[in-house]
Amino acid sequence: MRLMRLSLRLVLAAALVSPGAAAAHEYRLGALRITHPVLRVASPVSKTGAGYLAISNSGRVDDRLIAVTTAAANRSDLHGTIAHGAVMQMRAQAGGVPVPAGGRVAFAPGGLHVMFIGLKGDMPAGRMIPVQLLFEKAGRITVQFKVEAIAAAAHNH
Ligand SMILES: [Cu+2]
Repeated sequence: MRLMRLSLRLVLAAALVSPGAAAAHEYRLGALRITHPVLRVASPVSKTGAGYLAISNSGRVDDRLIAVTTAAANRSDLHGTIAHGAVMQMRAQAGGVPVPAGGRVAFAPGGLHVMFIGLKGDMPAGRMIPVQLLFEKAGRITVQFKVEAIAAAAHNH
């Protein structure tokens, strides 16, 4: 009962800070939970976009996201972001993204992201893009990345 009340309070708190929280979607693959994949584009006709999501691992075995593929783009690469002084630069995430046992990895602006290059067709806000995630241990899952509009300036590439 106490736990239920607590989680309800968390849901309400999340709804207050983020109007999009009610639309959050998530997936399970074994011990992995994949939360709220979004594809942010500067405009509906953008040819590139950045994908964000969170992955948590409630299991006892380390896992690793090793590939992301989609028919909706020519390429989809795992990128990290590193700072060179005041300049942020993205680079390919060699070897994939570790998802340690008991851990949680958040892809977020200014950090890890999926770089979608050569988007095919218009990307209006709300469109759902099927994307396959391949994990070293847990295997493969298809998730839907929800398209969101951003101001072009917010994406520092
Ligand atoms: Cu990038």
